[in-house]
Amino acid sequence: MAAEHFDGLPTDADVAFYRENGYWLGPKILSDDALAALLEHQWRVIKGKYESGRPPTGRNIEPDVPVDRLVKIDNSYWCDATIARLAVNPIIGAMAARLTGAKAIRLWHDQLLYKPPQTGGAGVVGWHQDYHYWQCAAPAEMITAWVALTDVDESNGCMEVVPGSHRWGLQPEGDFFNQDLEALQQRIEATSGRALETAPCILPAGAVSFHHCLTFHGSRPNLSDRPRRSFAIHLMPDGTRYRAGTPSEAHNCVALLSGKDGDPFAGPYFPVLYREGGDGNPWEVTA
Ligand SMILES: O=C(O)CCC(=O)C(=O)O
Repeated sequence: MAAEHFDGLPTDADVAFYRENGYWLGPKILSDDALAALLEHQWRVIKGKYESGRPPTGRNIEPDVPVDRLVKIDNSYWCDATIARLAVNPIIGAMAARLTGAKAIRLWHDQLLYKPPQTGGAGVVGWHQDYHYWQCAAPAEMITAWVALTDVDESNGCMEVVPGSHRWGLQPEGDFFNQDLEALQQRIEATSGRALETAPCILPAGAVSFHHCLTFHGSRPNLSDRPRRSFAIHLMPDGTRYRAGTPSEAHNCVALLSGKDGDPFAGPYFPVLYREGGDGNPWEVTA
């Protein structure tokens, strides 16, 4: 099936909602079989079983220690073909193209996220704007597809977004790793002069939400007995370029490009998920 023919692509009203609010809750895109495989392969990577023989670019927890906090693994798709198929899923690409208005969408990088049950503060994601970490790329029109592998709601610490905050510009405060959500909120409100009012991204397993790279978001603890499992697929319009000398010079994608100021983030490390009128990418559409 060509991605254009998937019947859950965002409608004009959905695109208008995304442009106004900086996020959109999409439909289920994964079959139960695809979900089961992703759950299994996600766990393998968490436990350090890299079927490709290639490690991810970064992980915050070693494979052989108890999973007692939020697990965050960058470029997990390097390790595993099942995860790679999700990371370059053309339906996700077609959805992102519609939302952003881009003619083609490339992968920036992925992030495996696993929030264990009953993790309290160790399972929190501090309020932040992704572009805070991505200033090495321009324009700031990048978008994240957040794919739920389990049902997610407030009880297991679903992601929360601040509607409309993508129109505030890049703010000085925000920190993915800060676990004191209240103190962080106060600082963001003081420097932005705006109230940080969040909306929960409640999704069934297999569904996907999207958020703009300037939308404030984060998540509270998982207080349930169920893990919260997901992949964030960070995407960019084709033509997104390297901006040298920014505070995010150390981002791992800069080293992958090895380019000079103004070079496009393109080539095999930044695969195309979707191109308007194109043949798509080589991966079969599984939804
Ligand atoms: O999963 C979360 O709670 C936050 C994820 C996130 O920061 C992102 O997808 O950009």
